[in-house]
Formats: sequence, C-alpha cells, structure tokens
Amino acid sequence: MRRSEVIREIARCDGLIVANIGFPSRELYMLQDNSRNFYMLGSMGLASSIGLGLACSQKRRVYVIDGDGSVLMNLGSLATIARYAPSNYCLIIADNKVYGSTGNQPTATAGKTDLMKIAQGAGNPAVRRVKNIAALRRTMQLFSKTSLIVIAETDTKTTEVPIIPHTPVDIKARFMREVTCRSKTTDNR
Ligand SMILES: Cc1ncc(C[n+]2csc(CCOP(=O)(O)OP(=O)(O)O)c2C)c(N)n1
Repeated sequence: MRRSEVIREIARCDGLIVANIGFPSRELYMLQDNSRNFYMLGSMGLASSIGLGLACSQKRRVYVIDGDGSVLMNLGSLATIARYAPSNYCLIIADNKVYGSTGNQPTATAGKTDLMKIAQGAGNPAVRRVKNIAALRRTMQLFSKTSLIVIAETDTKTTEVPIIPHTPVDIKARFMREVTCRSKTTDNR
C-alpha cells in the first residue's frame, strides 16, 4: 500500500486533518488543499500531540496522518493519547519503516520495534494494523466513534509532489478559522 493511497482515503472522511511534516503534508496538499487541513511543516513528532489537543477541545473528528519515524521521536504521545482517548481521535501511522521525507534512512520499525505493541502497551483502547486500503476503510468505519490508532503498513514510494506554497502563519490562521476557535488568542506578529 502506498502512503498517498492512505492519505486519499483519509481525505474522503469528514473531519479535521493534521498532516505530518514532509511528504504526508505535501501529498495531502496536492490531493486536496483545504482549510480543514493543518500541515505541520516544522515539528517532527508533534502531529499526534497537536491532533490530540484538537480532539479534546472540539467535537469534530480529527485525523492525524503521521510517520513511524516521527511517532518514534515522541513515544510519550501514545501514553497521553491513551490517557485521554477522545472518541473523536484517529491517528493513522503510515509505517514505511524509513524516514521517507529525508531519504529513506531506516527507522527502528525496520528492526524489532513494533509500534502496535507500544501503542497497545500504552493503554490505547483500539489499535489495529492494516496492510491494504480495504482493511483501512473497514477499520475506520468500525471504529468511527472511538479513539483509534491505525498502523498502516506502506511501501517507501512517494508521489511527485509540489512544495506547499502557504506560509506556516497562513496555514495556522486558515485552520483556526475553520475550527472556529472560541478561546481568545494572542498573536503579536
Ligand atoms: C526534530 C526534527 N528532526 C529531524 C527533522 C528532519 N525531518 C523532517 S521529516 C523527517 C523524516 C520523517 O520520517 P517519518 O516520520 O517516518 O515520515 P515519512 O517521511 O517516512 O512519511 C526528518 C528526519 C525535523 N524536521 N525535526
């Protein structure tokens, strides 16, 4: 399964999408640039945490498209997700076993590390591994009202994708308008 196919499947769903730095964000941008997309252009490892905060603070379902390398960088997030387990949260980890966006250096999941076991051990209520799009679709439907973590096994292939032209500030502002953030924000830029 290719990561771009996984992203296409997620983009069909109704909800907010937080996409990880690098190819995941760029593939989502190319497929469907939309105000409900938050492209995390800077902080590797934080997409799952950003999505969790978002899920806890509003009602729409939040889909996070993350990478194995990034989740490995912030494993504590899996415990925090389990601690709060908001029913509108869905983390999809495209596990291609490499740091794909920086040249396919192998990650620990290429060895003995199993993110599914780690997520389960952290106490997450629903963790599933999928190897094809049909299984991904079934899983997302079955657990559509549950806090869900999906390990989607993908290959290392990437699509030709443009650089996202929006600035991080514009991405944030557009996304905040979409979410209709009620709390007063201070922005001194
Ligand atoms: C703290 C930090 N370290 C390194 C980078 C450089 N970097 C950007 S994307 C990336 C690889 C991400 O790999 P993975 O999460 O497995 O996702 P993939 O690109 O394979 O979809 C790296 C190393 C960064 N942005 N931030």
